[in-house]
Amino acid sequence: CAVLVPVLGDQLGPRLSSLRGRDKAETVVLMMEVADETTYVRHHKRKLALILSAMRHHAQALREAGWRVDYVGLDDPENTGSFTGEIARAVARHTPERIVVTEAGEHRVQTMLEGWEAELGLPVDVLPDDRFLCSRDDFARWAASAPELIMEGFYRDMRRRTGLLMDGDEPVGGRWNYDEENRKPAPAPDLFMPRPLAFQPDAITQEVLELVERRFADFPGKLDGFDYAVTVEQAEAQAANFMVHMLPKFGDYEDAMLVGERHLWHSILSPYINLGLLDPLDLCRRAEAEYLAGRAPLNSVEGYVRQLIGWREFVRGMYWREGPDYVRRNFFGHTRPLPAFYWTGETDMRCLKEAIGQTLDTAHAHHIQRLMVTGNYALLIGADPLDVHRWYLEVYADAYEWVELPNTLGLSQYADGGLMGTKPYVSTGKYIDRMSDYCRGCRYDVRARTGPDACPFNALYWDFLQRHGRKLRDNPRLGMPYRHWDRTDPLERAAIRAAAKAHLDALDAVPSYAD
Ligand code: FAD
Ligand code: DLZ
Ligand code: SF4
Repeated sequence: CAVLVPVLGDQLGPRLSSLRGRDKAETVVLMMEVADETTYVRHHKRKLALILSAMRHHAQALREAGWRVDYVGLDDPENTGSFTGEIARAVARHTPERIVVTEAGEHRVQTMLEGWEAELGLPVDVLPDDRFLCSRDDFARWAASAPELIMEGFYRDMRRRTGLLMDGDEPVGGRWNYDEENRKPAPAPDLFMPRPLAFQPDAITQEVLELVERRFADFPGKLDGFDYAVTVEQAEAQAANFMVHMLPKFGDYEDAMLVGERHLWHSILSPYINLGLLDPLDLCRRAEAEYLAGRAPLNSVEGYVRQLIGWREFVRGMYWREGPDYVRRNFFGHTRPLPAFYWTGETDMRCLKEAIGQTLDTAHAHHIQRLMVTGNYALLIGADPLDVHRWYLEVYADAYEWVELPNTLGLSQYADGGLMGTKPYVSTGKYIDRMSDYCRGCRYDVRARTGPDACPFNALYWDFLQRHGRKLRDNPRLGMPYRHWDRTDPLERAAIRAAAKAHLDALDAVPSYAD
């Protein structure tokens, strides 16, 4: 063939720069299931099943559209286990004149594909991934001219660029951001809560489920009840369900958490967007149309659009800007291994049990569970940010380094010293109690700071602020808690710090996952 086009596992879907406008008769599309990618962390079994099944369905869709697809399965006895090894074998099979590939999502793979030209001795064109709205070059230009590298400024520029929710040069409704209206506590659960669609595994998915169970039996998570969408059509159906049933209340309850309610009014579309099955700009336009038709309020639609054209594009821009060393940042010098219960859910802290249990069952948790429950606790106990990063990369179906790392290491663990967020996202149990019904069924008392029944988040929070006083006291957003601590009775302060120490000592006494 004339051109070999490798399509990587998160480059699925109909709009890929490497395939656009290409002559099908002179192209071979190469798709590869490789051990390097399936094992670079111990991915949750559901995440593996989703990616491999979506890849196989995508190969089928490409063939039906008239492409020649060379697909290498994980069980192929000749499989070398790496992208580079498989490209070399495909070059020998198809003798292409050149390779055309869309840039990779993460440094690890991008470095590999930039080496192909020298290694294989034939031209390799690496094209920008224009499934993102802001290219890496555009982000670099924005960052060079922005007064401050903050998401809100970037987001406003993206609104102007896309014209989403704009009234000429002004934001629709007169404000850019309706976040203040999006912090309602969880309502009482009822039978009329919307549900995401569930998709029964077809023959292709069944085969993948068996493969994952056989080859990755000791990886975390469960496969029972696997019901993810694995094709563009199914993902589109899930998106349509969201627009009608969840979007209207998405804003109001964006930060809420409820026992047993895993989805609330969230879209649960991130796994599909990140694989390429859904287009983020198209989703934003559909959400905007719901607002214009009077079916969804502005606080919901603005909140949704901000996550996609603001946060999602911003974290990707920052990931590439900060480079491969970003992963090693550790502002607080934290070294504690992540407790073993992150892989079992066996803890008597109800909030953590719920968030981790749901994660192990479904490979999904929503933003506030990730940020204010599992992330908050990991930061308060001083967990090693690299460990925390690996956990998030393993357990979530939507986790790829470009999006997971800035969210975890930056936003959630503050290990970059404030690049992604202006203050560490830590809280006492009071925040969790306000936003959820977790504390009502917990063996700990969320109001107590000391004593055997005191909620561990309370003492850990105050202890964290004291341990890192030198680094955090001058942060204007933390003035209030430091003033509160300074006014607290010294005996009470000593008791709080002793309670935190007892909790941390107890953690150190049990073997961690790393042991
Ligand atoms: P919704 O609440 O419906 O939000 C709409 C969409 O906005 C999402 O589908 C997602 O595509 C996008 N989005 C929202 N917040 C973010 C964000 N902070 N960064 C990037 N995109 C965002 N998201 C991932 O896609 N992959 C990850 O690996 C990931 N890791 C995270 C780790 C931590 C510690 C935290 C705090 C957040 C992480 N997020 C990650 C962001 C966010 O939690 C998920 O995108 C969201 O929970 C996905 O569920 P949803 O589709 O129902 O989202
Ligand atoms: C995440 C993942 C997994 C688990 N397996 C594969 C695979 O077998 N083949 C493949 O092409 N891609 C896989 N992926 C996604 C890749 O890791 C992804 O394409 C890169 O992260 C892009 O940078
Ligand atoms: Fe979590 Fe504390 Fe509430 Fe228990 S009391 S659920 S540990 S915040």
